[in-house]
Amino acid sequence: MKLEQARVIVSHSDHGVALNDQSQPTGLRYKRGLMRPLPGDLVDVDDRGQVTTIHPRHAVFGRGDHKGQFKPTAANVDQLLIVIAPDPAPSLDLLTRYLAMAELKGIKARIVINKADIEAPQKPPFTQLASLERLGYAHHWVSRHDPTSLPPLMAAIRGQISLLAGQTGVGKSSLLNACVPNLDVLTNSLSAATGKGKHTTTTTRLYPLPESGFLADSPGVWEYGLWALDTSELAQAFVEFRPFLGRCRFRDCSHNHEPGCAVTDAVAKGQIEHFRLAAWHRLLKEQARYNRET
Ligand SMILES: Nc1nc2c(ncn2[C@@H]2O[C@H](COP(=O)(O)OP(=O)(O)O)[C@@H](O)[C@H]2O)c(=O)[nH]1
Ligand SMILES: [Mg+2]
Ligand SMILES: [Zn+2]
Repeated sequence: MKLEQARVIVSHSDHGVALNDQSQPTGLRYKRGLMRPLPGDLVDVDDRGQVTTIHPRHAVFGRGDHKGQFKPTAANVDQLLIVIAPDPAPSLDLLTRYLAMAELKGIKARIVINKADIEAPQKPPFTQLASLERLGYAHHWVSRHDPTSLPPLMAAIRGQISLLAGQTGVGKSSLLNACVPNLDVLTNSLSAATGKGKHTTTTTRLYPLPESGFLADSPGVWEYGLWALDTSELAQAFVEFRPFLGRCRFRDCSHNHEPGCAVTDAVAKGQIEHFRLAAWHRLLKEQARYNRET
């Protein structure tokens, strides 16, 4: 039987759609018992559209459910595009959670400040962008009213699987439209292939970029939650803490008021910024919510 390799772009419980090497959409069916592929998965498909193999994943994007369990939503995501805007006002915690998720799952993160045509207030997170850049989180100012703002972002996402994340209203759908040519045509053909209405925004979909790579829109989120993590696991999410971890006097140090804490020492010496320690404490506090229920 002839097998073909294809990239899953949308996936439901027992069927989905993938693009083959020639970028042709193929309908997929999942054999019972075989793990359901995620958007972003590379799969082998037989000539009847049955998925026979899911190739190993290098990264998985997902979120915590209300019980604090990790729920995967997309595979092989290379980078997260965290979209913020002057309006609606950004949530610092949401930004911190997305950055943490990216670190924990080995996904690169970029910050996209949309609606650059509106003046951003001189307050966090806008005043922290340079600090975040030093930590490895590059940022891009974009606006649909400034066509020259898009090409640098397009260059940064070419050839990769990128996922748009951010609050409702920041302009994720507008960005997707600007980056993906013929988005409407594509959306219609996908709906025809899956038999779902075109306004289903509850599942993550991958859209092919003009040259190579994919851009995914995630369903609108009001809240994005992490999942249950040990204190030491969560600390790994703060990339600049890593050199100091394991050097505190207490093994289960929460990097708060404990004596001999290497992390708070580093903050005092200016090696770690205060706002990141504050972010750490807020995320750690949130974890109590999960620990109570498990
Ligand atoms: N001023 C301005 N408004 C924008 C820009 N991009 C999107 N918007 C507006 O922001 C609102 C939300 O956009 P949408 O793409 O639906 O956001 P989403 O909820 O993140 O998908 C809409 O009213 C858009 O017209 C921009 O670059 N500048
Ligand atoms: Mg949207
Ligand atoms: Zn400590």
